Amino acid sequence: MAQTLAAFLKAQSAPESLKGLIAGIADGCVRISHAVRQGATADMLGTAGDTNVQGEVQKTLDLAADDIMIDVCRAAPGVVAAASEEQDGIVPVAQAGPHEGWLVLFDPLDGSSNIEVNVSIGTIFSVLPAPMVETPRDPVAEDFFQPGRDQVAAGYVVYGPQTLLVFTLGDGAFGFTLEPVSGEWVLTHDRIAVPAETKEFAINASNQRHWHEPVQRYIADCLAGTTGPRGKDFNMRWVASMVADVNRIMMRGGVFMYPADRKDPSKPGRLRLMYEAAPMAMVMEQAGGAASDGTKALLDVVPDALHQRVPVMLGSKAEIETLLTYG
Ligand code: AFP
Repeated sequence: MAQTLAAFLKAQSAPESLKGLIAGIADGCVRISHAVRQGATADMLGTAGDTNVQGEVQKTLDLAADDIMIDVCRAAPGVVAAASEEQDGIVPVAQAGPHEGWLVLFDPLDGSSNIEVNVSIGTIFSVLPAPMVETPRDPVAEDFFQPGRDQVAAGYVVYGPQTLLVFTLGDGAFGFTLEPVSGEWVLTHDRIAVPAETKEFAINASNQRHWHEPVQRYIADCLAGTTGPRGKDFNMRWVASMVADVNRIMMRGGVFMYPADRKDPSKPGRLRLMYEAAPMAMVMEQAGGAASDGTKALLDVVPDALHQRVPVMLGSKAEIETLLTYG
């Protein structure tokens, strides 16, 4: 009998309130999965008409998923505040005080541009410790400005051919598949290990003319295959859903890159640090992979804004090390 998520969490030594939060997030993602799979049979497609703080048009499903995740945070034990790609500021839930508490960050629906074309999308979440303060006070955005190394949990759910939850509590990365009949999350990927070597890279090649020189050379050498310095042929994938691309790498290795480029020098990359890059970096490192912003480990980047962007290079450890030698 495969282990359920409930049984797995019961066996973990993490704080009970944190385990309850993870269980709540998993339940919330079942609700999001049901909304995603309704597609055009319900009024779940299309746009909601507003734009978020990123300047992106919000899809109906973006807002439905955001509402669900905020409900989860309000109901889960120990949550002090939440932050979302879809919310300009933090969402206070309780006061910080002289007790353990959690700050939850999420991209409720990553890959929104894939919704209407039925390509895998996902939810990404990160959990940071809330400040322990003698005198209870309301949470503030600055409480969230902790490096990814301080996360106590991180993970994602990919709504693909299977609905798969992958997360870590800091002692390995584990995958649970949603069993469609029982509705149970079942352990299907025990202590995931990302192969150190790979022949597969993921990057949006349409940005090639904007890349800085080291990325140009790295990709050119991959494309040269057996005729170039790498001495092996590479394959390329780009789903345009970070969750789907990262999950592929968790399952079979590879490199995912959304580097800084000259397209918009004001943006140091497209992806957001706190609720995309940092949680994925924690999961990747826990599975033996690596994650860098091009100069340092992504988990060591100290944020100073909720929605700040960061260059992302993550995946198979040996390949990331090779990539970083290009400068
Ligand atoms: P959307 O949520 O707007 O579709 O963006 C998805 C994403 O943040 C990330 O999931 C993808 O890896 C990346 O953007 C895709 O970016 P491009 O559209 O430039 O390929």
